[in-house]
Amino acid sequence: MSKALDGVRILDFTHVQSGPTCTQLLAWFGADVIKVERAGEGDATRGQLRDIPNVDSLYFTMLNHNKRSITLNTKKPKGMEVLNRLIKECDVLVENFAPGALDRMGITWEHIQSINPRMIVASVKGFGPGPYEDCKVYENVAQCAGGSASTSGFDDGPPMVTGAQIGDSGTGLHLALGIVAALYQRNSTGRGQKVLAPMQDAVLNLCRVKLRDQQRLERTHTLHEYPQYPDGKFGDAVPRAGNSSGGGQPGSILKCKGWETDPNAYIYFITQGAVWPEVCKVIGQEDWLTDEAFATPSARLLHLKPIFARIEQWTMTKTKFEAMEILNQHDIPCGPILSMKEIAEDASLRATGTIVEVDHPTRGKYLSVGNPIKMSDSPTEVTRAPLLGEHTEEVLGQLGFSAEQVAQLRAESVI
Ligand code: CAO
Repeated sequence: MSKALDGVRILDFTHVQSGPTCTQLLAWFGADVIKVERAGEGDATRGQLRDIPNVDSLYFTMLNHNKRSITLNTKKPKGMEVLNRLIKECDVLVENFAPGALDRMGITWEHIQSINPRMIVASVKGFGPGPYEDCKVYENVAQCAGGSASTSGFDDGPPMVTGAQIGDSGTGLHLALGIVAALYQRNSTGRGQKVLAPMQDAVLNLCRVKLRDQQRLERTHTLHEYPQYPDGKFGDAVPRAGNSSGGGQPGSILKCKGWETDPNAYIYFITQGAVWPEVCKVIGQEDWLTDEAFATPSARLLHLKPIFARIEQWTMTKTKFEAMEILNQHDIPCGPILSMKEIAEDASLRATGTIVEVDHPTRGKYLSVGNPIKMSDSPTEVTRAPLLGEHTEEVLGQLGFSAEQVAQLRAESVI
């Protein structure tokens, strides 16, 4: 079957996590992604957090599926010649170097335009224009600068970063969407354009509801669904909300049977207004149905702590999966706290290809996260990440270099 991005060629200058997330998605949609790496070392993540000596790390292999790898030293004149050929042949150049690195290599927007005016140049940077535009940035810096850390964690604790890589993978997703939109616009304009996804901005986009709450707080000086209400104090900035539900449906993480020894024996429980009578029935607290203090959602906001304490008395008598089964029968929104171990073994995630087993020539079999976006006419087959420079000869051959020329480039350490 054909793929959505068949025929699109990506010159992939990305490294670490944010950029590779983007180009991996494009590869899964069918683009031909040619990853350019420095000879000898390659993407730094090949060697980071290794679990097997001298074998490409899971960090690298899980972010670079379905790509081809070539080695090229772009700082040598002959390397630039090869790169110029690639610029001519490709549709999109994607990069996430430190600010200014591409210009220092001589690969300016003007240079690219002079060779290929249809080329889209897509970049991840830590910050957009402003005081921090020249800064190097990693995941947690973006989480902090984008508003996530100040609004995560508990009220009596420090700011907290989250395990979800919203700064890196989150920005990669944003960039991929920008690239696909630019490809679409090119159909009518015939021109490429620059696409920029700053990590701070992408994190802020994912924290949109917290900027909503900032404005509500400034107007009303309180946020009724936050755990600080009604007893605690609000300052002038959105506080950390612990595990409270962000929306108008109060929720909390509650202990389940086994919590004393299992750090993940918990369930997320939402007391959606529509199913409040069911909640009361399930936990055996039907008197709440006629009690004014609990009858309406706004009345309940004054008593969330005792409400969740009472519901937790019930959840502690069930495992998280038993609780799920009962609550689902009553349409009560809830979710188990799943460990990575449980997720790795999840049969339905494997059946849909979101968890995939991949074979690798030096590592053997490993688990990865497949394409979470499912398309009926563009199915994803996850193939292993390339070895360093595995496709150098193949790609240079396609660009028209003869075997002798390739051998010469290798002898001169250009590739
Ligand atoms: N041939 C020759 N030189 C090459 C090359 C190649 N094929 N590929 C890379 N290089 C060079 C670059 O030109 C650059 O050289 P200069 O410093 O002389 O300009 C150098 O390698 C390293 O680039 P870098 O500064 O981007 O790498 P770093 O390890 O110092 O910084 C990072 C890493 C991530 C902090 C930085 O790239 C960055 O801020 N990127 C933007 C934000 C981002 O994506 N962050 C997320 C990273 S994922 O957690």
